[in-house]
Amino acid sequence: MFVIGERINGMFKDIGDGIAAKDVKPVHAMAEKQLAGGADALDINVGTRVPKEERGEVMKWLVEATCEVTDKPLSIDNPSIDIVRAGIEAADGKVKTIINSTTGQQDKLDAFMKLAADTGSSIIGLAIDENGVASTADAKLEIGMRTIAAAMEVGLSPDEVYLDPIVLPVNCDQAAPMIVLETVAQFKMLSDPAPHIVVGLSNLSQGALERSLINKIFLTMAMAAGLDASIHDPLDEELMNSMITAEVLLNNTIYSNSYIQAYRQSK
Ligand code: THG
Repeated sequence: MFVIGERINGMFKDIGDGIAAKDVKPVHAMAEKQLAGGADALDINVGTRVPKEERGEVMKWLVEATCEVTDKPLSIDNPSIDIVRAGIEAADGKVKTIINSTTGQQDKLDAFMKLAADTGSSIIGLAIDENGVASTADAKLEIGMRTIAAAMEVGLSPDEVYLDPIVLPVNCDQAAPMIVLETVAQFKMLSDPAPHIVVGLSNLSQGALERSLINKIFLTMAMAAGLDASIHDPLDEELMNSMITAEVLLNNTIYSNSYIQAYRQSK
């Protein structure tokens, strides 16, 4: 599993305060803690506290601060192509970048795929289009198909594409998680090589009480369906241990009595 740490996000108090005070210490600390927890990449999200016109500058500052402490890939998380471009430019070729994200409207797909090809970035494509979040497996698949076609159009391999079926809070629509599981399995068959499949896992339990439990159960179910990447909190040790255990049970990593330790040491 490719774990993208979600915690460098202006929505969290420590990072929001760091942004406001232009203090890199909480950003450095959160990058290091997530990597120690087993993150393979870090999501960079300016949050919503900053006014729109300042978000490009803040994205640049967050990316530069993070690059001071890691050479792992960064997922540049914003719906605006200008803000994403500012983040990629700030990375300055020092780290791999993942565009997070494009939606499925044809004009957006074309512009974001060109940016990915021009900058050597990978890209996450959401199952969202002009009609909003696609709510059926068929509608999600149709957007996924067009996303892969747009990637291939600019010479990007499906292997550089992460399809995100969109996970929503289970307390809003209890039927949605099962539809996501169906979609994950079907996304895998869209191309050869297959695209990667990613979710923003924590969305699932927003507003719920048993957050960590809900997240970890769904993560293992989605892994069984073919999920191979997840944006989540790598500081949640039980969640990470569940993920590592699922890797063994799905025969993706070798069992030994100390498999958790072995996995963590390999990171
Ligand atoms: N897909 C993709 N990218 C994404 C998402 C997605 N990026 C953003 C988001 N969804 C994933 N990141 C988070 C980060 C935090 C939370 C959820 C998703 C979260 N935060 C607490 C809350 O809202 O309750 C905030 C707690 C606090 O303020 O301390 O749950 O789906 N491609």
